[in-house]
Amino acid sequence: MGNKNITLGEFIIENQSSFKYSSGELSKLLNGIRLAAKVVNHEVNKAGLVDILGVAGEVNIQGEDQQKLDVLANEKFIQSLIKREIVCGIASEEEDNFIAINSNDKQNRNKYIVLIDPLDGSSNIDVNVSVGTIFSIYRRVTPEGTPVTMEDFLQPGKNQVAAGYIVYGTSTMIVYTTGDGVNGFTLNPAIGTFYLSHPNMQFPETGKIYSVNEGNYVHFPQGVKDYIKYCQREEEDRPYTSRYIGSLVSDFHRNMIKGGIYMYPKSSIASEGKLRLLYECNPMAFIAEQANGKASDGYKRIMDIDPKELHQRVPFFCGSTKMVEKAEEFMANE
Ligand code: P6P
Repeated sequence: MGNKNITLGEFIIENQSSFKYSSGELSKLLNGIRLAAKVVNHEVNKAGLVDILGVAGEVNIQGEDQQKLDVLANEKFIQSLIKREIVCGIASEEEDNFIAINSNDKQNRNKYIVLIDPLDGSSNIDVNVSVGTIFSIYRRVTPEGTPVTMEDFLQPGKNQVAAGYIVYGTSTMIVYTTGDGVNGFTLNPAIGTFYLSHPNMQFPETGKIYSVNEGNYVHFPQGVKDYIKYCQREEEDRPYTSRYIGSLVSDFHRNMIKGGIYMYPKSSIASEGKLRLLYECNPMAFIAEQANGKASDGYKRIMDIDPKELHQRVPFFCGSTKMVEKAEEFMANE
C-alpha cells in the first residue's frame, strides 16, 4: 500500500501490478480523470463569482462564453479522456447517447469505456454546497477495432474494472477502486497534487446516520416508511441522526467515514427512484462493496442488475452493511 504521503500518480504506478488487466492503459485513464478533476475543481471553486465572471450563456470578463458548470465539466472530462486515446467509448449524464471514439479507425485497439456523471448535484453550486463527479470504467465486450455498441455500455455493475468519485467539498478528494480496496486522495491546491490521505477506506459495519429526502415520506413504500420510523424510535442504539446534503457523493463520503445509510427509494412520484443505474448507482455500489459496505435496490444487489437502457433509474440503498440489511428486512416485510 506504500506510505501515506505518496501522490496519486505514484500510487497508480505502485499498484498497477495488482490490476489484473493491462495496467498501463488504466493508469493513463486514471491520470486523464485526475487532470480533468483539477480543471473542474478550479471552475467549481470560483463558481460563486458568477456575478463577476458571468452566468451560463453570457460572455465573461475574459470574453469567453460562460458555460453552465455541468456542461463545462462534461466537456473537460470527455476531452481529457479522448486525448489520451485509451477509451473507445464514453457515456455521460449530459449526453443523450454514447460517444463512439475513433470508431472507424482499425487501429483503435482501445479496450475501455467510461460512464460518467460529470457534476452530480450541480444545483447545489448556487448555494455553495459540495458537488461531485462520478465515473465507472468497463472493458468493452464487442471486438476491438470495431465501433462500440450499446452492448458495451449495458453491462451489469459487477463487470466494472474501476470506479470512483471526486468530491468538490471543503477539500477536493478523489476516491476510487480498481477492485483491490478503496483509497482516498486529497488535493493540495497550492501545488495541484493529490496525496494519499485515506488509505484502505472501509464502511463501519453499522452506523447511526440515515440519509434520505424525508420531504418525500408520504410517497414512499410502506417498508421505507417503517424503516425511517425504526431509525427514529428511542430504543437500543437509536434514534439515529438524519443527515441529507442533497449531494450523493457528499452523503456517501460522510457515511463511508462515519457509518450510515443513503437511500433514494422508489415512490409514488418516482416509480424507479431518481438515481441513474449506470453512472451513479453502479460506481457507488462498486466502491461500497470494496469498502465492505452494501448496495441494493431494496431487494437485490445493485451490481447484479442487467441494464436495459443507458439512463435508466433504480431505487438505491447504500452504506453500512447492517443498516442496508435492516432496510431490506423492512422492504421484504412490506
Ligand atoms: P432530491 C443530485 O441531483 C442527486 O442526483 C443526488 O446527488 C442527490 O442525493 C439527489 O439527487 C437529491 O435529490 O430529490 O432529494 O433533491
